[in-house]
Amino acid sequence: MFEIDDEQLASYRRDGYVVLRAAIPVEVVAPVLDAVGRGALVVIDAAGNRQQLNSWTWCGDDLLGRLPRCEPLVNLAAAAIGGPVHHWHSKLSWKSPGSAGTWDWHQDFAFWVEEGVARPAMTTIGIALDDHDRDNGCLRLIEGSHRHGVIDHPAVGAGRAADPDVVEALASDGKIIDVELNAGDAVVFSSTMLHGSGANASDRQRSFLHCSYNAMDNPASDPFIDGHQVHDLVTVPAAAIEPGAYDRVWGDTAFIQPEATGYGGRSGYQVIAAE
Ligand SMILES: O=C(O)CCC(=O)C(=O)O
Repeated sequence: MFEIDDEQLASYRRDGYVVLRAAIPVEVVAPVLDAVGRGALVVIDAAGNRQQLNSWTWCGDDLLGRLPRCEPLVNLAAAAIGGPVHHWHSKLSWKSPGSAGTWDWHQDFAFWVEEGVARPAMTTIGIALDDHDRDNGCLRLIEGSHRHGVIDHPAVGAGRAADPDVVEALASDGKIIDVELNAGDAVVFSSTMLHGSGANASDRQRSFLHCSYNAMDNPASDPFIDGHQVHDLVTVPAAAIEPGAYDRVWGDTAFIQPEATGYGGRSGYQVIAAE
């Protein structure tokens, strides 16, 4: 699971992302779909539409808590970052059939740096829980944009997004990639990668698990939430996420609440509880 070879690692460094096909067996990751819609938050995008997610930092003993701690995933994050890592946060980001919500163009690090993190020694592993394509709002990214450095993220419409002029300039190189994935595929992308995703114009759900990590020697001096502090990651072996190895898919791992200190508020995003 989640193996990466030298060539793939070189693509990650050059392009800012790499896709790993069939990174995890579908039967291992499919049970996570049961946590879609639980503890739901809504992020308001620039156009005022609602994008749904849930997120957690502290990992319990259920499947949601074991996945970000499982050795193959942690080893992959450490290879991408180039040293030991701690769990920053994970999230489920889903788009119901016909939903208008989008993720506006952004760099994750542009938000994370506001918590006093010195270096973009951070990465995200996105795992498709179902099939993602242009019609149902797959991840889009601008290849090579991770080399641009940190871009301003002003208020844009009802949300906050990367400076539209910079996005346009970077996109004009023709390097916008639609990251079409099958269930069980993964994409690893740099924290300075410009990315986003569109609406779901299809009659199919799109569900994405993101696990984000930070280098152990890159502490947040002013974390928005206590789970963003450097802490030891208690890993579990790959066998711990196999069906039958855990009692619950979700339940022990607490979802971040919209009123959690600074989450949403300080980041400038409007994050509200789903009705
Ligand atoms: O799920 C997606 O399409 C993208 C999510 C995203 O960009 C984020 O959570 O920062």
